[in-house]
Amino acid sequence: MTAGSCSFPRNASGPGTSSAGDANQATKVKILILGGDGYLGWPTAMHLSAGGHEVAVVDNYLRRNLAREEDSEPLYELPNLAERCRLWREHSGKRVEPFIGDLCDWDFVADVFRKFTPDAVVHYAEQPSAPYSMLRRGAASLTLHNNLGVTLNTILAVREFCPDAHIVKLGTMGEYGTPDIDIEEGWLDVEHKGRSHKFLYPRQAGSLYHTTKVMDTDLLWFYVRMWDLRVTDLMQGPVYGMVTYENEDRPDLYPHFAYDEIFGTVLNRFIVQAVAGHPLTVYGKGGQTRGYLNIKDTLNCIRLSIENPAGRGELRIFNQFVETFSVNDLAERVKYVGDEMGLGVKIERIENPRKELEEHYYNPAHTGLLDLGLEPHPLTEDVLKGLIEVVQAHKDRIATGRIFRGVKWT
Ligand code: USQ
Repeated sequence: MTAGSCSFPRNASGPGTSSAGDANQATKVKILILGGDGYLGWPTAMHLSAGGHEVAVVDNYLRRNLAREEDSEPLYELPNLAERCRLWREHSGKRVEPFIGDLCDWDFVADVFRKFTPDAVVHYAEQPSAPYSMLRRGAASLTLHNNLGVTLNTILAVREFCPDAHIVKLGTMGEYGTPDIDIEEGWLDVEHKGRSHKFLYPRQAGSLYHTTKVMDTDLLWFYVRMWDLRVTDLMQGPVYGMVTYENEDRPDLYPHFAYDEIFGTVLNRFIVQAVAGHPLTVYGKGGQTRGYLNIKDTLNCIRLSIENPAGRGELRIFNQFVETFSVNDLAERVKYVGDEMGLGVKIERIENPRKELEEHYYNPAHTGLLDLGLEPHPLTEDVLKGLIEVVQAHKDRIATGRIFRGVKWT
C-alpha cells in the first residue's frame, strides 16, 4: 500500500494487489473516457490513443451548452466530437469511438458499457466550474445532480459490467481547502485517546462544485469498501495550456480553451488578458495559493495512473500538481514575460467576488505521481511565451466583455 492509498481488509485474496504487477500484465488497455469532449477529456483521449491503448469517449456536450448559455464561448471554434475523432484518425491513423449521451441516464450508460466494456474508466464527466456552481439555484442543482449522478452510475456500471476495471476519477485539490496544517496525499493517520486510525484527510471545500468532488470521494470510498472496486482519485490543481504532444501543429485538435470568469482558470485567463490589453484580474490580496500543472502533466498523470492501476479494494489518492504559486506570483510572471514581448501588461487588484482566504499557509504533499515516474513540465518563461503566442494567433476572437462579471460567492 502506498502512502496515498487505503485498502479495506478483504477475505478472499488479502489487501490491495500490487500495482506494479498489474501494470506489467497488460500493455494495451481498453479505456472509456467519460467527459471526452472537455478541456482535459479530448487531449486525454488523443494521448492514450497515441500510446497504443483502445479508446472510446462519451459526452453529452454539457460543458459546451453551459458555456453557450452563459456567453462563455471558448477562444476558438471547436469541431464536434465525431468530427474530432475523424480528424484524429486522419492525423494518427488511430480510431477513437465517440458515444453521445447523458451519463446520468442509466439506460444510456448500460448501453455504452455493453458495447465498449473497458479495463479502465477515466471519469471527467462533471460540471467543472466553481463559479458556475455558485451562480444561482438552478446551476447549483445541476452541478450537484450531474456530478453525483454520473459518479454513482459509473460505480454501478463498473460493478455490473466490468468489476475488475480501474476507475480513474478527477477530483480536485480544492477538496482539502486551505487548512493551516500540511496537506497529506489523501489520508491522515489520526491518534486519539491512545489509539490510531487512517482516515480520509479532512475536507472543507470552498465552493459547491468542490463540495461535489468531496462527495464523489466519499461515494467511491464507500463502494471500494463494499465491492472491492479499484479506484484512483486524482486531486488536481488548476491546469494551464492547450498544446499537448498530440496537437502541436494541429489547432483543429486543440481542446476547449475558456478565458471567461465562469469556465476559465486563472493562468489561462491571465494570458488572454495580457494579449487583450486587459489588466490582470487579481482577486483581493492575491495571496491565494494553489498547486498548478501544465496540461501535458495532466496527460502523463492519467496515463501513469492507468498503466499502474490501483489494486482491488484500494482507493488510491494522488495530489496532482507540480508547482505551487500564489495568484500574485502568476500575475508577476505573466507581466514579466508579456512585457518582454512588448505587451505592456498591467495588474489590477479587484474586490474578490469569492469567499476564500487571501493569505494562508499551503504545503501539500505530492510525491505519489513522481514516484510513478512523472517528469514535470515547470512554468518557465519559454512556456509562458509559447502560450501567449498561441493566444495571439486568436486575438481577434477575444471578447473582453466576457473577462469579468463578478459572480459573488455570498
Ligand atoms: N483567481 C483570481 N483571478 C481570476 C481568476 C481566479 O485571482 O481572474 C483566483 C481565485 O480566486 C482562486 C485562484 O485564482 O483563488 C484559482 O482560481 P481558478 O478559477 O483558476 O480555479 P478554481 O475555481 O479553484 O477551479 C479550477 C478548475 C477546477 C479545479 C480547480 C483545482 O476550474 O475544475 O478543480 O481549479 S483547485 O483550485 O486546486 O481546487
